[in-house]
Amino acid sequence: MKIESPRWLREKDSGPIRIEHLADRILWQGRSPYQEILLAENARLGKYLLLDGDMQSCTGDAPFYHELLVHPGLLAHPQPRRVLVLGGGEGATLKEVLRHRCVQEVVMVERDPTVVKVCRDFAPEYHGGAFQDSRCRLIVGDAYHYLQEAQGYFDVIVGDLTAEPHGLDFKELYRLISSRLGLDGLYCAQLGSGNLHEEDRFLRHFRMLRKHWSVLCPMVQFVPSYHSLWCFLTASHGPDPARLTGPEVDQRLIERTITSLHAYDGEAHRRACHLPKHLRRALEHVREGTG
Ligand code: SPD
Repeated sequence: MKIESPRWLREKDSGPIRIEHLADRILWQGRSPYQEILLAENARLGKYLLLDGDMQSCTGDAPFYHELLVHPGLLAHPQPRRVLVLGGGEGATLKEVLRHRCVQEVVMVERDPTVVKVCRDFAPEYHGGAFQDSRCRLIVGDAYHYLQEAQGYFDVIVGDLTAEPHGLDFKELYRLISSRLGLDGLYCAQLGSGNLHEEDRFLRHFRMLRKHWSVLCPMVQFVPSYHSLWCFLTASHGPDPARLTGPEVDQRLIERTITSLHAYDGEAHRRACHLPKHLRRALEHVREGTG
């Protein structure tokens, strides 16, 4: 199909608000066995990826999403060596994990090799060469299957998954993830919109997660390309990013020689841990068993 440029790309499921992204150029468009893939570019936003009409990430503001998804959990762990990334085909999550030099092995499990190939070939800004790092092992396959068969334990598991992909049974997924985490292990996830009246998905996942983990640390960050306040979370049986002060976060970043982040630092960490009132109240209800 010939694509006229520039053009507006409309997101499929943006609720009562219409979200459109201006594309100066379409870099790649096609269908994989799993989904409709569209990689576009805009002079101001950078390159961005839509899967089945849902914005995944944009190189212009990727740090707002990927840095908060990864670093609070990895910094809260005393020494993460073995990390598993579920999803994250763009490679940006992988890139953030690999910034921690103490990490010796990262396994990334992504079901759709076409997404990886398209981003690898046409949007290297996402991964910055991360797929070439000798610590990285990319497995094309299904997260459940991998978790069922995996050997040993992970220090951190990062779920860079679309929160409600068709057919993904999150109850079972969380059970499997909890069975593959080591003693101080953390699960890090993105859990969808935190906008007022859009928090249902976040709360539903929060309820499922608290069945497996006693320490949950919810965080929020505005992500410009989502036009939304976005929810993140770490889950564990001990390590808790919420207990880290801003200076402690900055100190740990220095100790791990992570000096070139764009969005995340001690102050951003504290801000992310301060939830808006509507989310605090909703979580209180969940904790009291009334919501
Ligand atoms: N990496 C998966 C994140 C998916 C986020 N979609 C956001 C859509 C905002 N309208």
